Parts: sequence; structure tokens; C-alpha cells
Amino acid sequence: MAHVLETGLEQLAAENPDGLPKIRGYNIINGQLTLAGEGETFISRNPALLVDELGEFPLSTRDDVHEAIAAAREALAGWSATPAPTRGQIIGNMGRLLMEHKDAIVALETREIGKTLKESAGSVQEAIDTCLFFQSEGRRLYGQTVNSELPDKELSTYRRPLGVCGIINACNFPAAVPFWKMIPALICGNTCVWKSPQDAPLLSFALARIMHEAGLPDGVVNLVHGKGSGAGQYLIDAVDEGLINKISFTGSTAVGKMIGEVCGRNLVSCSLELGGKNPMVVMPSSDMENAVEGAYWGAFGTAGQRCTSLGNLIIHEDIYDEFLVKFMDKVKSTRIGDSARTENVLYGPMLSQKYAGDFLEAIKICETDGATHLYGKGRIENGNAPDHFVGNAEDGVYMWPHVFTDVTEDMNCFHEELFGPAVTIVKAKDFDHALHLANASPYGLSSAIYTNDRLEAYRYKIGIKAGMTGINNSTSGAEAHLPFGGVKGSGNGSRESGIWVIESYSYWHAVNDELSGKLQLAQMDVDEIEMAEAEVDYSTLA
Ligand code: UN1
Repeated sequence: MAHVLETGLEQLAAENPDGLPKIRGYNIINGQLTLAGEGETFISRNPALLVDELGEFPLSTRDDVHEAIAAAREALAGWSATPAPTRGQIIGNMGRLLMEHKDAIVALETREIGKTLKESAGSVQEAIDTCLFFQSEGRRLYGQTVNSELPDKELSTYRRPLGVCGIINACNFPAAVPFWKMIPALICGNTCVWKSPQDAPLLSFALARIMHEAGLPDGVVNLVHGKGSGAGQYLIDAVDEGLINKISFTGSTAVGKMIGEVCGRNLVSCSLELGGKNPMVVMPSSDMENAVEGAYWGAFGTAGQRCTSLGNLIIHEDIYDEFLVKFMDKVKSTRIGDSARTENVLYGPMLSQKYAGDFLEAIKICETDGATHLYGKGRIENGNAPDHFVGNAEDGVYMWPHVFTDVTEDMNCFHEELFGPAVTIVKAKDFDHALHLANASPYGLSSAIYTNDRLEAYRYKIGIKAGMTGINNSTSGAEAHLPFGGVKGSGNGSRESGIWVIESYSYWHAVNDELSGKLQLAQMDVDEIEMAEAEVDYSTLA
């Protein structure tokens, strides 16, 4: 398509604090930049500098979403007939373009959702890794040849695309997660309608443009912006209208269950990556410094806004006091600020004002439950800032790190995901109790244990109900070629990433080719094998 960029990526990453003309963001439908049918827009803001508006984006209507779906349906025949190695080549080009523009995209991600530059670079790298991994999958995408039970007949299997995929992701990994979904969808020959996260429309727009620059034909990926309850819901409604063949969603468990119901009643496949209350167990045999480091990063890295962030920190009672002292020393030393201006901050602002509000509501649960509020004073403000906060607090939406202790299994805060810089700490009597606690929340996404006892590590590995487990490692930080996903309330068993994700975006087509020129009936016309009479009485041999 080769649209001329209206604005260079480097310009998109630059702040706009002085009311400079805003970027006009568009939907991309059938390769064309379009505005919302009714002309309504919303604004994307830098959460570290709220006066910095990134741009104005279309609040897509039901008709806009239907137009995007129609474009994806139209493009399906051509894209699915494109040889898979060619599809792979285009995906490889996306990876190479991302590498070329990495610094600008990273800066843009930090500007739009406030993650540190280092973490934004991780998220963009995960998207690159995904492209490079799946480029070569275009040269595999293997089926099988299978022996027939009948002569002059051949059996084989093929992977076929599902059709039009509706893609809905959260804003916390705005480069990695949509690529986890769309790249395997595309390599399998599907087309997509991508509803961008409301808090990361500009980054999504930049990524969708890069996909087109890489050589993606018009209509294969169609981007629509808007609200979850708007454009997102219209996309889900289209499942009921028979227009969508797959939904892939990352977000809350409540919304995931609703999507699962809609897809279920229409027999449409869905991939659901949902919440987590990821446990980490720390045992007496562990290397304590290492465990403190892992717990600290798991709880407060990304301001606790990963689905893999540490939820319940479960500490063996024999090391509880010592661990807590060391842990709190680190928590109190946390540097917080805008990574675009300040080096070496652990975390920046919340992803957006909405996430900030939700987090402040969520931590009230801990208070209501009667957990001990050991540390943290809500939103950081001038005059209410931790020692190592850097910058002007009121520029953005920053939170204190929060620590709640004396948390027990009967409390709601033990079970609820807080999605922000807060950790709930639980004391365990012994290994069995720790494992029980680790399994006691309704979720099962990630999990971790710190121990140097190999048997304990083994028992944890086989006893924990979770999609992912770190042994002497944190709860977050899954690599882009391992299956990512959870069990229980964390998902529906689907996985993203790695080779296994292909199962989620294709179906198996079994073909039998009858070469004999006649009708041979399976199971019925198969040669019967006569077995010979036994010549030896085996019972006498003993
Ligand atoms: C997410 O929070 O939705 O494992 C994805 C991790 C990252 C991906 C997190 N690689 O923490």
C-alpha cells in the first residue's frame, strides 16, 4: 500500500506540552485512513505529563466496525491463497521495520502509557521476536501425510485459516500482545479486525502503519479505535451476527467470560488471556537476596501492571521477619518518575488516569479486609511523595508502592487482582501450606518459587495449578517462544506465543484421496488378517 506517512515516527514520540497541533489518528480500513462515521473522537494523553496530548482518535461506530469486518472478509480469499512463505516474508519485513524504528516506537510507547524506556524496549522487542519467529514458520506450517488402511488411497492433513479474527488487547503491552495475536493469525492466512486499546491508540496506529509498509495487502489488518464498550462490543456483537470466526482477547476475567459465552453459543473459537493473582513462595533454603530481588521486581516492575505481576507473596514463617526487613528496604528505596526525563526509575505513572482510579479503588479492599497496611499512601502528590520520587508529582498519575501484610486466605484481597503497585503478603507454616496458599486464589496464570531444595521445587512444579511457573525466578518475564496463558480464572486454556499458538488460529483439514477408481469402505473393506494357530503351549515353558 505504501501510504506516505503524514508524520514521521520520531515526531510521534516527541512530547506536545505546548498545545502544538495534535496528531490526527485514523482508523485503517481496507488500507485507507478513515475517521469515525459520526466524527466523534477521543484523546490519548501521556500519563506522566497529562497536559501532553498525543492525538485525537476516532470513536468508532457500529457501522465503522462493520466496514472493517467487511474489508477483512473481502481480503480473506486473496490472503489465504497467498503462499505461506510469502506471508512469512511480509511478517519478517514487519520485524525488520520495527528494528529500524525501534527507538522511536519505544519512546512513543513510554510517552503513551508511561512504562519505563527499558520496559517499552522489552515490549517492542517481544513484537520483533514474534515476527522473526513466525517468518520462518511460513516455510513450515506443516501438515502430515498419513498411511491409509486401504490400498491405493492417500491421507493427508492441512492447516486452514479460521477466517476473520477479532483482536482486542489491553494497553499494558501494546506492541507485544497484539503481535502475539495477529502474527500467528496472519501466518495461518487469517485476516484481522484489530480494536486498539483505548489508552494506546497512537502506538497501535503506528504499528498498523508499519504492518502495511511491510507489504501487507489492504484489508488484511483493519484497525479501529474506540471504547471497549463501544467498538470492542460491536466486534463481539458481530460474532452473534455470524461475521467473525475467531476472537482473541487479553483483559479482565469478567469481560473474558462474557466473550466466551458469546463465542460458545456461536461455536466460534476464542483465545482468552485474563487476570492473575500470581503467587510467589519463598522457602528457607532460598538465596534470600535473589528472592527479595525477584519479589520486588515482580510486584513493582511496570508499576505492577502486568498480568504476570506478583500478587500474593507467600513467605515461610522461619524467614518471614528477615525477608520482610530486606524487602521493605528495597521498597523504600524505589525510584519513581517519568523515565523519558529521569534515568534509573523502577516505574513511572499508571498506564492512564482510568488505571489510576481503578487501582485506588482496588486497594480499598485490603483496608476493608483488615490487612495490615504496612507501606504506601495512595496517589503521589506534592507533599505526599515517597523519598525517591523524582519530578513534579502532579504532572502525571503516579502511585506509591503499597505493601499489605497479615493477609489470609479468607480475605477478598487474597483473591482479587489489584493491578498496580501493591503486594499482599501471606505467612506460610510449611511447604504444604505454602503450596496450598499458592493454589487457593481463583486464578492460575503465573507462579514462582524460590528454593534451593530440588524436591521442593519439583513438588511445587507438579502441584501448582498455573500456566507458567518460575523456579528461582520472578512471576513475570515470559519469553516470546514459550506458550503463554493460564488455567482456572486466567483463561480458557488457549495459549499465545511459541509454535503452539498456531493451533489457536487454524483448523485441521483431513483429506483422503482415493486413487483406486472404486468405492472402498473404511473399516469394512479392510483386509482381514488371519492369525496362525499357536504351535507352542506357552504355559508349559515356565
Ligand atoms: C501481559 O501482561 O499481558 O511475561 C503480558 C511477561 C511479559 C508479557 C506480559 N513477557 O511479563
